[in-house]
Amino acid sequence: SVPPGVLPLCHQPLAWGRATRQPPGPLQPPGLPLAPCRAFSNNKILVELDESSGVATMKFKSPPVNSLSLDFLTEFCISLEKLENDRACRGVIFTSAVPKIFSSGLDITEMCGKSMEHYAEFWRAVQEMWLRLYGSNMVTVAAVNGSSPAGGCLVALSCDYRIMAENPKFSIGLNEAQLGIVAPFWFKDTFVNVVGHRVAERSLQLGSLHPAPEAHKFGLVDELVPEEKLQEKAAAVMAQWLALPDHARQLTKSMMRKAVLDRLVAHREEDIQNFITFISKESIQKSLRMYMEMLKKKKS
Ligand code: CO8
Repeated sequence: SVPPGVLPLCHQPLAWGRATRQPPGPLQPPGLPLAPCRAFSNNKILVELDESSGVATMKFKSPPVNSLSLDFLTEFCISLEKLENDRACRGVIFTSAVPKIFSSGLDITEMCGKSMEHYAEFWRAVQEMWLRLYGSNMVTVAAVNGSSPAGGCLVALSCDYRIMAENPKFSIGLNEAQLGIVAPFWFKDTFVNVVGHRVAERSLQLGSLHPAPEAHKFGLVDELVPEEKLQEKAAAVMAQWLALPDHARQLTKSMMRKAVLDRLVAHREEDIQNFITFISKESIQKSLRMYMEMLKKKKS
């Protein structure tokens, strides 16, 4: 049985497997032990853990746009929990295997024309993803290698550090207002904690999607680097954060984030009810349908 408030793990359990390693090449002198690396993958996420550095990379691989569907969120939570419980893992880098897109945010089809039960299950999964990520004991770095609207931005905002590819075509922000919906209080809290009240207030009301250079200017992302240097930079930043003792860093992180996390935990059921009431309004359903239409038209 699953304790209340925890996502049921309805998918097949993920088993760690030794990643296949290449035999020693010219740069790997014979006789030296190979760096241990373990990997697991389900449908939408690939996780690789380098045991020598204690760093895992979680790659989103759910084309076309890495939308955060119920299945994606469930896999995300299972993978993160698995890493959290693995003593060999101290940090996670989040990135995308889909070109030009980090994540397009919550899967809008999960919020359109579905039952109340479905909305409740979906929203609980969104909450769970944020509670686990924002409250993670591990060092978390987002290597944002593409556009990252709404829920995609929330994933990045919930990490300890954000590095983005410097391509001005990639944008990031909480654009909910553009869809005729309102970012929940814990999206807002996370945003305020990164960029401050004034910037968050303006950006949220306008539903702004900020091109990477602009996002960097006001601290929504910490660093910009050329796309080909992104993974290397993420690894360097991670090494810097992992140079500190875990215990002191974890307690400090918890001190900074606890109040915001506790607020959702205390109002979790109410937040689910609010979401169901809001999302099932005909006017909101109409806005979402029109938005999906607009996405399709833009394509043709
Ligand atoms: N959900 C579901 N499907 C999506 C989503 C999404 N978030 N985003 C894109 N798609 C679909 C498109 O409809 C399209 O489908 P199809 O191929 O069937 O026509 C396909 O993915 C590819 O999309 P594009 O052709 O637009 O791909 P591009 O590479 O040109 O652009 C973008 C990629 C930039 C990601 C673009 O698709 C985009 O802007 N998407 C919308 C992003 C967005 O606004 N997301 C917000 C989601 S809401 C959210 O995350 C928080 C909600 C909080 C709820 C609060 C309620 C109370």
